[in-house]
Amino acid sequence: MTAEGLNSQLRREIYTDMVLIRKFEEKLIALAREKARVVGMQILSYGQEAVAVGVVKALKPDDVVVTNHRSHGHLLAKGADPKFLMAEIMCKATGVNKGKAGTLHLAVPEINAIMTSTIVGASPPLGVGAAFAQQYRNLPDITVVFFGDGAAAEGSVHEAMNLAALWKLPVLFVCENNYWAGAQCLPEHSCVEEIVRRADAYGMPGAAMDGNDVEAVYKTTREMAEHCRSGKGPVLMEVRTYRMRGHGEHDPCHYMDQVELQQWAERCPVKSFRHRLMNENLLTDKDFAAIDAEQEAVVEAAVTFGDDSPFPAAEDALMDLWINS
Ligand SMILES: Cc1ncc(C[n+]2csc(CCOP(=O)(O)OP(=O)(O)O)c2C)c(N)n1
Ligand SMILES: [Mg+2]
Repeated sequence: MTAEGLNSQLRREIYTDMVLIRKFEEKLIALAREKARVVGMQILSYGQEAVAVGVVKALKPDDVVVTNHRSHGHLLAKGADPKFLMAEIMCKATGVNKGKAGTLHLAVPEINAIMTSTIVGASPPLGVGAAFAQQYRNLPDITVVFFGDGAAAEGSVHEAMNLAALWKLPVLFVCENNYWAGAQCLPEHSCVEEIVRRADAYGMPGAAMDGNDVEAVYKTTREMAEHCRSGKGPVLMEVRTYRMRGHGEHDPCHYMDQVELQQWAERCPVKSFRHRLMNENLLTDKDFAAIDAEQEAVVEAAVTFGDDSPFPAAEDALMDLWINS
């Protein structure tokens, strides 16, 4: 498959970004087991790297991303510096939000990743607001909103989609369907398992694809982003994948079927893309080893940076607050 622009250089970059996200989160799995090393829940996108990288790589730098609680992959793919991201996850003063957001409220406005909302179903209305601003200012940019299959059942998501379609706002709604919403699986929280079918009800195009195939995600996103950018209004993409760990690292996930997990592990997006690149002779074993070592060093440097950084000073606690009086 060669979508427009999906050349060897870009494919290598896509693979490298997926490895970075995988290694970054593998490190967080280890840190979460060490008392007080990282603060708060660690909610990971392990196994969902193809969604983050496939979508974000198909965007332009000025496009806005609004994300949810499972945001590390989205932010790294958008270009967040792993050092400052890791420091924030460790709640250090050098973090992207000066240590006041932690893992669940990350925002990196410099790269147009304006918000991580942990309120399930809140990212779509926030994204509609950002897209309204883009339309109002006649900007050529679009807004991409990530939300989960569980979030798709929230009333706020319905309102956001209806308004976006009505006002023809440049929003790409990306439902990252990982089959789980906390401890509930998809058939337990929705009668209609193909979330993309809802697009028709809002009067917008919809597209569903294999979320473990990074090139399929990239290719569809390119097409759909073009639709949004050309003033034709929003699109709903349903990217089908699987949550490979518990809801967060605190979750022993006794409720998950081990056979099903194993089947999805065999469809690991990083491994399958690696096989494809190897079969097409684009990268060799030596290249893969170099990429692994390079990204491991990036993650190690990020952890050292976080470890060496101070916590925010008590006297700064009330700085950077917005007060509506
Ligand atoms: C309004 C609201 N309700 C409930 C929660 C608790 N909660 C956090 S994540 C989550 C599951 C969300 O599932 P999904 O949208 O599929 O995202 P995923 O975790 O699978 O990425 C729930 C119920 C919350 N944060 N906000
Ligand atoms: Mg889910």
